[in-house]
Amino acid sequence: MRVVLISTNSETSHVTPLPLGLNLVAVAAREAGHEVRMFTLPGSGDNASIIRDAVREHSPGVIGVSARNVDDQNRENPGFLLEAVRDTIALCRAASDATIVVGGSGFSIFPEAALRYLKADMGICGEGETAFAALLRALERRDDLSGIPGLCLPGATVDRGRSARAGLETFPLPDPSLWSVPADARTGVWVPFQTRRGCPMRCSYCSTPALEGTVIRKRVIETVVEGIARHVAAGFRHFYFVDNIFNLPPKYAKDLCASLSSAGLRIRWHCILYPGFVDEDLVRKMAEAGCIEASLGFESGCPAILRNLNKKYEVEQVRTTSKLLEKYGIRRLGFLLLGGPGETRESVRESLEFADSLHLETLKLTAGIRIYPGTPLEKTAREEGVIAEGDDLLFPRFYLARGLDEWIGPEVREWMRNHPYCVM
Ligand code: B12
Ligand code: SF4
Repeated sequence: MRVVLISTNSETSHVTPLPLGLNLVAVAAREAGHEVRMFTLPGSGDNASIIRDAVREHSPGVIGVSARNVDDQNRENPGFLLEAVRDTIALCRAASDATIVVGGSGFSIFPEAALRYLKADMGICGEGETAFAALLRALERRDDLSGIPGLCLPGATVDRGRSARAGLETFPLPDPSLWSVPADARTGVWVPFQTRRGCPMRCSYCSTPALEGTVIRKRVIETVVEGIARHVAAGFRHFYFVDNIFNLPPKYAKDLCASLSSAGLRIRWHCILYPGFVDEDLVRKMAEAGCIEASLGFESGCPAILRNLNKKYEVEQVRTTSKLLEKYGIRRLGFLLLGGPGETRESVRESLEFADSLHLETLKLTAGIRIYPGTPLEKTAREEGVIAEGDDLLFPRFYLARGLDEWIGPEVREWMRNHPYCVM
């Protein structure tokens, strides 16, 4: 089967991430014997002619489109990012008779509602490697599609229990040659790399357990090092470990760092840390292995709010982790998520003062929490009447504790004026 895979993400908040998920789906489809062409649509430009050219050159039987972001999680001025995906799908439809399949995190959180909105022929909810290859085989043979894990068809309810969540041991590695990054720009790009999937922490607002499950699945460390080494050979030097929690399980994290160090790859990398489960041995090993920056999503500096968000660390652990990172020269990008259940003016101020006392290199502030289906936050929001009956939450809805609405935006902006290391 001839397949064209298209990444539509042109969102530039933080970075414009390379489409790792699509790369993995492309490699899995290729290994299953299909002819695959993958490309990323530029944010601006004549997408219609890019798609027409790709269709003319490749005559695909299937076009796969990835949807990474639903929205930008900005309560005051929400950007709805699925619109660009819907436009891309319409352009594909106009240019080709191929079956159009959508996938990616921005699809999988709300598969039925997203499929209705996007008007693709079908979607894969959850991980794409196994499911997309199985779908291509079934389409090629005109088999019954009902056994495809996570398949979402118009008008039907997806059986999420059947989304593929296999062990990662046998999954393909991303192929560096699929990144459309010119050779002379490669050292400046942060390549996303994933070593683990799943998160057991169950924070009250988070959609990740629905996407990846609550059991951590790990790649074999030697395979990770091989994958990084292939990228280094292709000219890449900077990596962004996109694992939800780099430091879990702690032994895996330490062993991974030790293996990266002894491979002598001379890379630089960023990772995401959960503020608990960090000790000096880990931070030293991270620094030795090339970690230069870590995201520290501590979200609040108020113990009661941390409990409400179901965080399993204390504020003093955040301080200890932050000091360790500073000691080993690892830049800290802190995150505060303000406005959740129980938040008051006092707790907001407590959090801001706490965050300031850490002397972070950068602090990202978010006021108002995006509500995702199936989360404890959704339940609270429904009980409090924040969400209208029948709202499927595809269009962004935010939780903001009562009484903060008028106050929190101006307060946070004022605070930022005097604290230039903060971003929103
Ligand atoms: C790491 C990460 C980041 C990093 C990215 C770093 C980098 N260089 O890549 C940073 C911190 C920069 C970031 C920023 C943002 N992020 Co982010 N991020 C993540 C995270 C934790 C992992 C993403 C990842 O790489 N996963 C690994 C790959 C392999 O998985 P995948 O892309 O999902 O692909 C698999 C499947 O989806 C599927 N698939 C993918 N494409 C396709 C296509 C087809 C055709 C098929 C069949 C299948 C398929 O198969 C793949 C392999 O199994 C996810 C949460 C999560 N656990 O998914 C959030 C997540 C993707 N981010 C999200 C958001 C919202 C954002 C921001 C908008 C936040 C903000 N307000 O700034 C920005 C936008 C950035 C941008 N410009 O696009 C949301 C997106 C959904 C949504 N709510 O809209 C997520 C899901 C978090 C969440 N729970 O809400 N993010
Ligand atoms: S630790 Fe991160 S990924 Fe895991 S549930 Fe909490 S917010 Fe989600």
